[in-house]
Amino acid sequence: MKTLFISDLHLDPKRPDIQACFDQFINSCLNSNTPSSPNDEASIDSLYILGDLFEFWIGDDASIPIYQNPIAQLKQLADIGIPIYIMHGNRDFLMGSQFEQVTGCQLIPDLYHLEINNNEGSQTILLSHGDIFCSDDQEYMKFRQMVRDPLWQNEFLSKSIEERFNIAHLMREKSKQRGQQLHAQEKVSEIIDVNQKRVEEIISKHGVRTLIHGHTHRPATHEFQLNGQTIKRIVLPDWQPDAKVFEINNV
Ligand code: LP5
Ligand code: MN
Repeated sequence: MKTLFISDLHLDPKRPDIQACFDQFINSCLNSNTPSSPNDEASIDSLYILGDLFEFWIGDDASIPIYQNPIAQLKQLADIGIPIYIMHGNRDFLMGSQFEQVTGCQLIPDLYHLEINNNEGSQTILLSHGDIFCSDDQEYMKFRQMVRDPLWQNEFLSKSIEERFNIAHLMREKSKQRGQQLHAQEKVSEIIDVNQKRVEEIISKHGVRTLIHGHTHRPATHEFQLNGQTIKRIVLPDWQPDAKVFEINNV
């Protein structure tokens, strides 16, 4: 059996190319878990989606109708018995209980402890979207604090769908402009990547040896020493046609 991890798909009705990759992924999951092969090595034990599945999510009422195709596909997987755990990203942190109902997915908190048992024994892995580690990006950190405040969210959700759509669109544009500016100033890796001290602080607090996250779009496996132990930080890729789904074998 294997556990799958994906993130940063940014599914968007205006991007049929990404949807086509998602179609392929869903079909491969459906084929892996046929009733005739319930427990073999290739079959999927569970799927973890570590945030930013959607381009943006402006509340369950407004967004469920926009993303009908991927929602039906997730439900198909859930219905054949693949547990799907999903975490909020910085684009889709307003996914709520209606989303869980229509997809059959279960929302999990950012900084989630996952127990894995395999030939190497049992270990706890820390899962995160990843934006929480980007503490050098102070402008984003302020923005994050504002939009994760339940009062701010309630006020936002009480606006009309059109108004919410316009605000989200404005935020995306501002964010894209800022990304371009930082690229032009060659400050991307300095500001937008994770802060190693912050990573170490959170890993120490959680007492784990492995961290899996997305968000930075810099797929890699980083190894470093911390408190006399080797720590692994696995960064998932954003969704590309050639993106590899990260897998861990478990028993
Ligand atoms: O998303 P990505 O990877 O391109 O960039 C992120 C950071 N940007 C963001 C903003 C999102 O892209 C915008 C989409 C959110 C839609 C959510 C809809 C619901 C909102 C309702 C909230 C209750 O997350 C970017 C980081 C980058 O990752 C790398 O870490 O750098 O951060 C920024 O660009 C910071 C900007 O300064 C954010 C600009 C926001 C503009 C503020 C407008 C306020 C309007 C309020 C109106 C009420
Ligand atoms: Mn993100």
